[in-house]
Amino acid sequence: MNKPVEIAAITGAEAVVEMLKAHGVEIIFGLCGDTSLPLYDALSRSSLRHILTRDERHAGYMADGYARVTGKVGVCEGPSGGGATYILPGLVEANESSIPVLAINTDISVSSRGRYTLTELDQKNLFKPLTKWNAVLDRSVDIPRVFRKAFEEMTTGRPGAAHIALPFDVQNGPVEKSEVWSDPTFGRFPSRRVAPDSQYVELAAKLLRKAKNPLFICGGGVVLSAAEQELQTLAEKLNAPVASTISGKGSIDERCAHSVGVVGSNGGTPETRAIVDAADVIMFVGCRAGSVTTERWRHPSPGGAKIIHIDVDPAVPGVNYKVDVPLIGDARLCLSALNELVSEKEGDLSFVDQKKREKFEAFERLAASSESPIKPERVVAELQKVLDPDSIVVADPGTPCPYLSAYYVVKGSGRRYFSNRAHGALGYAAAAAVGAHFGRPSVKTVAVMGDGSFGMCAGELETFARLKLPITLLVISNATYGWIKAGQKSGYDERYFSVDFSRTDHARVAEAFGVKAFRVLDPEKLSGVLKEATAYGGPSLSSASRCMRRERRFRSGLPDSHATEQAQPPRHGRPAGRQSRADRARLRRVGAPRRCDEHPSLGHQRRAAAHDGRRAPPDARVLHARGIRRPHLLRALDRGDRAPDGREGHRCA
Ligand SMILES: Cc1ncc(C[n+]2csc(CCOP(=O)(O)OP(=O)(O)O)c2C)c(N)n1
Ligand SMILES: [Mg+2]
Repeated sequence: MNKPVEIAAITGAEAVVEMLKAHGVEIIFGLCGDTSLPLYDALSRSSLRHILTRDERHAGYMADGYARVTGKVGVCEGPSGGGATYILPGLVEANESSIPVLAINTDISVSSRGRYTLTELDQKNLFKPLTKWNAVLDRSVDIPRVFRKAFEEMTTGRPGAAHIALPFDVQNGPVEKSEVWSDPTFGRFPSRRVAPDSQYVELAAKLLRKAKNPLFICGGGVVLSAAEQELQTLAEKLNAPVASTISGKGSIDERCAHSVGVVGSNGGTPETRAIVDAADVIMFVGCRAGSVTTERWRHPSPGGAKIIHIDVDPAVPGVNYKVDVPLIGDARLCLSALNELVSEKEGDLSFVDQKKREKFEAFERLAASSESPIKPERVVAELQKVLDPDSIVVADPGTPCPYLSAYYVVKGSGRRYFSNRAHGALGYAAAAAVGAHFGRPSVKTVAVMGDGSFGMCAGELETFARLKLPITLLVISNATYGWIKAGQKSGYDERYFSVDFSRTDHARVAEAFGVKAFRVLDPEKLSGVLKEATAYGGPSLSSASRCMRRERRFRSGLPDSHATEQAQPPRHGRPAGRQSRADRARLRRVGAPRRCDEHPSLGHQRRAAAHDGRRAPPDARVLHARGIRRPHLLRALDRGDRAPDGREGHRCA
């Protein structure tokens, strides 16, 4: 009699756990749900550490922070429906920032599809455009193959995020044990390094040898590829200055003579811009030359310096600048290939040195100020003093990112400072700091946020307290979405509209969650408070208040072009909201009609003209098609003259 064939099978959920372990995963961040019950049961019996979060968005950010500091894939999970839509922001940021994060969302059973099942959602199409790779499983037997593919996709070429939807019945289905295997090298990035074409290396080396004032602008690719040593060697050989983007901070020790610091519109200063403008050959390294780094593609000016562009993604070079030499490959391999061909060369760093001194002299003056409200420069300077070089600082958008990027000096290379620069969503830093802490538990991690960001991450304070995380949170409090308010100040004549919110006592909120809290209003007390907070063994929060005339304090020390990375609001644009009190008073004094009477909308003008039987101005689409912008037209209409491009305006009265 034949013996029955015994198939050593495990459940789909167990296979998922085994596949994660097989790729070197040790920790997973997530939040439970009905569709996740089999997965949670398998996790409970495994050696994987699960960090329960209070929001799937934060689970995504934690996985992202973890991946950034470890070089390993970060993993997060959540349930179907809301769990999938809430995890999405974390995944999108990671993907656009080239950070390998795997999100697993459990899902309704395959057999329940299309039957108005609670939480049913087309996860395939939801995640497809926003991840590097995604899949919805239909059969448990596919689990090992799909997970192998996800890890390979995340860590090869340009790293990115992946998403897998795991239906309830797939978690309970069988998987043959022998199918559970992996290539563990796909658990780290870059898992496969691509070498550049030697012909292009030769051309790049030739250009660098001839350059009088070469400059390297490093993006996140240098740190992702762990190319810091090769970069340093090349910079020293050529005596070339090395600038970075915000994500590229850590490419080089910012104390060294070659380091320029951050350039661009969210951390660059007039001095760093001058260094960019002085270069005759610019080499972008692992950098997309996007709007922030290049101040909307003005610095470097197109057609000015010769451009060498190193990137692992062949689609990147040539998008924003005419590139003289594209070098496609892993940053470390490209730089070491250049090192082979370039020999020691004389170079003059005195201009860089002078500009850096000017930048920091201006900073130090403001940082030394004892004025209240506390100046952001003072916050940066005090934080710099209390943290040791190994610490990790995570900055949220708003005030923290530009000020820290500009003036917080990264001492040493590698990931010690980061921010979410792909989408810049508020409320990233606290959760990303949790991931960073689990990735590098032996160093101090600090998250710096505005009060707008605090509002978007406050629920996660419970996680900090429950896990007793020795992370310091610093909230810069001004009761406003200050960065946007500053845009209204500089671009809309202080017509502030819907940017202020009421003051929150962040310290008391933190205390209610069980987090040790400090409140500091006096600049002289900031240093002591930061020392105490960062030395504390558990979670701590310091709320530094900037309370008076806050709108005047923004962007001091930063040029106007720092205002936003989006187009600056046109100065003559249609008013965005209420007139400022001063404007209103001025208008009252001169007996002017209300603004809306003075500048009726185009629609209003068209309706009024039709009513009065007059010739109506063309509608906005026609004007746009002719290249006439609405504000221009309005002024032309007011004056009855020509539009700025010479086309005739229409009188409306
Ligand atoms: C999720 C999200 N919504 C809106 C924005 C647009 N935004 C950029 S900066 C900013 C204001 C930040 O306010 P806050 O965190 O209080 O920092 P502050 O500028 O006051 O220092 C806003 C609303 C954003 N970046 N993210
Ligand atoms: Mg604020």
